[in-house]
Amino acid sequence: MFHARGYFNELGYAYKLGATCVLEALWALDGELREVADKVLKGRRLGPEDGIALYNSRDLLGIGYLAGLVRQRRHGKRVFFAVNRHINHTNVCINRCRFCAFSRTPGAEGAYTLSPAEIAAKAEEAAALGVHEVHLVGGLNPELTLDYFCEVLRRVRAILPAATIKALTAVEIDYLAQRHNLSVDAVLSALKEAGLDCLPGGGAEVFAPRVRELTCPRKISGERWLEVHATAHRLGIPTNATMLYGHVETVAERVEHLLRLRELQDQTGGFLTFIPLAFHPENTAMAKWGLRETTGFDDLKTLAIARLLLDNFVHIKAYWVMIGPRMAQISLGFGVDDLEGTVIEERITHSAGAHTPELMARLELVELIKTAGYVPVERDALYNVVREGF
Ligand code: V47
Ligand code: SF4
Repeated sequence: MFHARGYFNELGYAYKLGATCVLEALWALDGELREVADKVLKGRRLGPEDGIALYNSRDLLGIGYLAGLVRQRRHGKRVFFAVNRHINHTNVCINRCRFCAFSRTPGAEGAYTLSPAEIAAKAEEAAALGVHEVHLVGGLNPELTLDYFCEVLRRVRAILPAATIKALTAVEIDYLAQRHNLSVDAVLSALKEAGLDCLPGGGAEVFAPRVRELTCPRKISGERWLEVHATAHRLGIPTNATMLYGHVETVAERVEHLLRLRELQDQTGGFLTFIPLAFHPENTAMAKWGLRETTGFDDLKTLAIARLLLDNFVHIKAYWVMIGPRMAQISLGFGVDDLEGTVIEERITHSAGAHTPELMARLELVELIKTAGYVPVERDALYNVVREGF
């Protein structure tokens, strides 16, 4: 049942907003969302049926309003961003996922692999720009060994001693473990020793085996992805999480994916942020299935629902490279508190037809945040504050 009066005792934020405003917003909610609103305002955990109700609702503003309340409770007006640099060390990949336009088979035209010296040169450029986060990911290239990655990490660490290094997805970690007949624990420990700070969230896609079979049949299972992240958390290596949405997955599969992440977060507390990734079909094997780019409606709803379902995630990040800087700015009012950074060079989404820029200057990000009425906070990959007050 929906009892508006009780909220004003339970939710300090309601007072700040002014009672009339909260009441008006809640009465305007889609009828089916009132029970969800009741739970959100009382700080109660949402279940799978709530996630499905949220996805099935067209009340985008109502959902955004609730996600905004939760965001406000946690972060007030602060919005986190990083001055970062993406480096994609190789596009050679034996997995060849059907949604990926970036990868090439070994020896194919356009295949590339950067040497540790070439990566070091990119790190030097990043140092000149004041980068505090390096994001290094690539394909599963049979020629690249654990030694290669340790050397790369050591060189980047030496060039950027104050930066944090977010490198290698769970898929790449699993591949290295198999290639060297080592445990995931041993691979992660060696990489940590060489300078790894945290893992990015890529490779999660959608955990449901049905979706993986259709879209990335050679990729590790969702269970294995969760296992690698659990091991990283146990070793004191925090990680990010993602969900690639807008292709063949159902609403129930999206909700299940989010709840699996929430379950692991309950156990380890090792996830830093969640980033929904909007599918870009161009140049992919899935383009001929008639799939289109995601809509702004779905992008905002997915970010807001993530904020509501993932009640134990501190940060929800909008990836402007995939949804565009304008939509990323609007998402700040829909539960998002974290924006992907300056990026500088991006190959994965741009290979799949993204029309967004490849980089954004620190000043542009700051302006984007400030003009929406929020307070920019520059962070590193571990969410240490680098600078506040722009
Ligand atoms: O794992 C591949 C996805 C991921 C396409 O952790 C595609 O901070 C859309 O994980 N359309 C890589 N997505 C990107 C990623 C990421 C990005 C930014 C920040 C962080 C973080 C992580 O991109 C892949 C895959 O899930 N992807 N192809 C495509 N056509
Ligand atoms: Fe390889 Fe990653 Fe592309 Fe899949 S998404 S083909 S694992 S690079």
